[in-house]
Formats: sequence, C-alpha cells, structure tokens
Amino acid sequence: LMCLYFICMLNEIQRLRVELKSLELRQTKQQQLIQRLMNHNQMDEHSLKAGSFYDMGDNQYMDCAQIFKNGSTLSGFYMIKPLLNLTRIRVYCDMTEGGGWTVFQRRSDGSQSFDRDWNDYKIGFGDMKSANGEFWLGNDNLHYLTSQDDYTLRINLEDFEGSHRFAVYKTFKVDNEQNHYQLQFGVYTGNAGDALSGSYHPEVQWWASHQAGKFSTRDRDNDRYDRSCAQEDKGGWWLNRCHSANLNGFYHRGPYSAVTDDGIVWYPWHGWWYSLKSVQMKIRPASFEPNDV
Ligand SMILES: [Ca+2]
Repeated sequence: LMCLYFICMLNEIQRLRVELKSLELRQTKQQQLIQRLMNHNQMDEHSLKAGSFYDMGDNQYMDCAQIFKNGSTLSGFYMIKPLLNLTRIRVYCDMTEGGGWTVFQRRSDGSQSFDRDWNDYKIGFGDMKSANGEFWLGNDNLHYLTSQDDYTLRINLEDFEGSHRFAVYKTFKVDNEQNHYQLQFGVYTGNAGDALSGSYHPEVQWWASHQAGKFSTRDRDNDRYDRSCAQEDKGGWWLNRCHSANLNGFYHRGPYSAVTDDGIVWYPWHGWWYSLKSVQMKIRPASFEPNDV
C-alpha cells in the first residue's frame, strides 16, 4: 500500500509539473501580447502627434521657418499667412532636418489621386490632416510663398527597399498663374541625382529638363510635346517632353511596366520604370540658420 501511495504521489508531481509548464508558456505568450499592444499604442501616439494641429492664436507667420524661429519645434500642421495670401492657409511644417520646412507635396501610400485638373492643382488638394497624408499645397500658395523670399527646395525620396536619397535646389521659384506657374531653380546638391535640370546627361537635357518648365495638368497642356504629357503621365507637373522627374505620377509601388513612364519617377536614381514609395517636397528661406540644439 505504501508503495502504491508513493507511485500516486510521483504521478501527481509529474502532472503538476506539466501543468506548471503550460501555465508558464501561457504567461510568456500573454507578456508578448502585452508588449505588442504597448508598442502599437506608442506608434499610434507618435503618429497622432505628428498629425497634430498647433493653434498659434492670432499670431501671423509667413512660413514654417518663422514658426520654428519663434520656438515651436514640433512637426505638425500650422496656420501661416504668406505676405501675398489674402487669408491664412493650413500647412504641414516639418521641424526635422534643421527645422522650419514648409511642406508643399507629400506621397506616402497612394491613397490620394494626383491625376487632377488645373483647378485642383491651383488651390491644392489631398489629406491635410493625417500625419503621413498625401497632398499638394496648391500652385497659387506655392507662388505666393516663393515670391516673398529666396527659398531653398529640398526633395526627400524613399524607395521600397528602404533607401533614402535627397536633392536640394537653391533659389526655387514658381511664377504666377498667368505665366503657367513657370518653374525656376538654381544650383543642385544631394545624392539623388539632378533630375530637375537633367544635367546628368547633356543629350537628354533639351527634352527632359524641367528648368523654366510650365505647369501642365490633364486638362491644361503647356508642355513641349505634340501630345499631352500630363494625360500620359497621370499627374500635374512642370512637364517638358516629357520628364526625368514625375513626382506627382501614378502610385505604382516599385518596378512597373506601363504604356508610358507614368510612375513616381526620379530618373537619375531608379530610372523611368521604378515608382518611388515616398516623396516629400519642402521649402525654407535660404537665409535660415538652424538653431543649435
Ligand atoms: Ca503638348
């Protein structure tokens, strides 16, 4: 009897060990789940923050650089009033990369159509609320902004392999509507290649350069091509015949094949048949000196 009792005890101990093991396993899984949920919440908080709107009251700022210099160093949406604007406009201020950048174009996920008419490009369109929303600030606003000071343009690009490149152009200017929002830009620096001037290849420059290019949309053809580049390449842009940069093109997601090179193209980096993942176009006064933080 004693012996049988002992065997029973052993069996019971064995059974409890197995149960303990499975409880431990469940606890580990629950901890992993809690950690995942916490990470997720932090991500939400972070993206909500970048999508915040900052109300600066009645203060008037002509661009994001003034807001930054005044001490607001968080990226997000603000109201500004460029000197020539009649009313205040909502803009996204990027306070990274030295701060003070007024963002006028963003591509991130293909959620907005950029194949739009002249009037949409004139007044602006897209998602001006989300942290990573896609938008065009509007050609009138772009003209007003770039007429009030000497601005530097910075273009940030990202591909689907996670690589980042940039292009900076001095003295970026967009003319008024009467002159079809004609584009002007100065000296290039960066590591993405000089797609805007086409200087990477002198033989393509005459047809691919965007210097002094007039803006075209699917309903307004100001390009130098016998058909319509904007219709074929599916976005409004300073098109020649047609482009070596098409940052308002169709959101294809990486390598693509199509009738024309209508993707989000930056030719010197990925060629005509690769559509980029994200783009940001932003401006800051040339005189801007970032605060030493
Ligand atoms: Ca044409």
